[in-house]
Amino acid sequence: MKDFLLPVPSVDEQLLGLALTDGTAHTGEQIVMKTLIIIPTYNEAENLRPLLDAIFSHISETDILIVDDNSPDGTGTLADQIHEENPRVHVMHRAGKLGLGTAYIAGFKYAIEHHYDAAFEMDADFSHDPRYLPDFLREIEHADLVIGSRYVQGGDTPDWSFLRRFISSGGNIFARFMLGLPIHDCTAGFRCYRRSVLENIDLDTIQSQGYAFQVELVYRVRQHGFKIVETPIIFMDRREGKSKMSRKIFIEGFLWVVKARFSKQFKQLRTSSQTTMRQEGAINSTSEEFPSIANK
Ligand SMILES: Nc1nc2c(ncn2[C@@H]2O[C@H](COP(=O)(O)OP(=O)(O)OP(=O)(O)O)[C@@H](O)[C@H]2O)c(=O)[nH]1
Ligand SMILES: [Mg+2]
Repeated sequence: MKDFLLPVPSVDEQLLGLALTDGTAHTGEQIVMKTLIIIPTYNEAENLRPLLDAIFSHISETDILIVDDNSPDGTGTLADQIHEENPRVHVMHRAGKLGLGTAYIAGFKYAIEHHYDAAFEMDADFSHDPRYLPDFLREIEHADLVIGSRYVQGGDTPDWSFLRRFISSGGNIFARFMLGLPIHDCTAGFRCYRRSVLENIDLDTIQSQGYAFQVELVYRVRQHGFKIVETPIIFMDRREGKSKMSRKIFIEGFLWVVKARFSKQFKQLRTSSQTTMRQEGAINSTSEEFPSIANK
């Protein structure tokens, strides 16, 4: 019905020309969704240029923001050079290694200030394959947050050892059940948020980093009742360079989930969401409240 009302878009517009769900589509006007892909970098000089080329080969009409923490390998200087060649690539320089969480928060604030309709989280190391970007754009048309999930049908981590798979999927099952999140991959870092979500989740009070940062964001998005959808991705190991993940970040994630589960706020949320679910029970099932591809 919506497609019938809209003018026939070009191929790029088909990818990016997503009607916003505020009813404006019915005026017959084509609304193009303005997207920003936020890429935090620390020593990613070898990956940066090939990654940006790959992104633009899949969605040419997007902007990109590189948030570089004064990488010793010159990633920031390279990003500036790329900006000179392509004004769609923006660069934010920070004084030193301030962490992934704060890099994303700075990027989200930039997305809000510059009125992007949707903002992506994406790693620079090719673990997040740009070929999935069109899938995210399709899903965000009817969701507030799209998560690239390794743990739904069609998702996978083929490069990982049994132990790493066990730790990651176990951590996700733990977070899912402790926090009652109907999401299969809460620690995933390949995501697309609508701006309205970013404006509502109080970015200034987020302090966690690493895995905890990703879980906290999903948790907050759910607290506000936004619609979350998972789309399958095959997650590959980084192409070049070194991982910045540490055991400390893993432990921080685990402790954050335990702390959140036993917080006063969690108990209040639990009671109010149970009441809401009971009220909605006549029309919606619980799984439909936060649908994922796996549940479809
Ligand atoms: N700006 C900024 N970027 C960072 C920082 N730490 C990591 N990154 C970037 O965040 C992304 C993810 O970091 P990785 O080291 O690949 O960590 P990971 O993907 O969670 O873990 P692996 O699976 O081991 O690769 C990459 O693009 C990094 O360059 C940081 O302190 N500041
Ligand atoms: Mg990585």
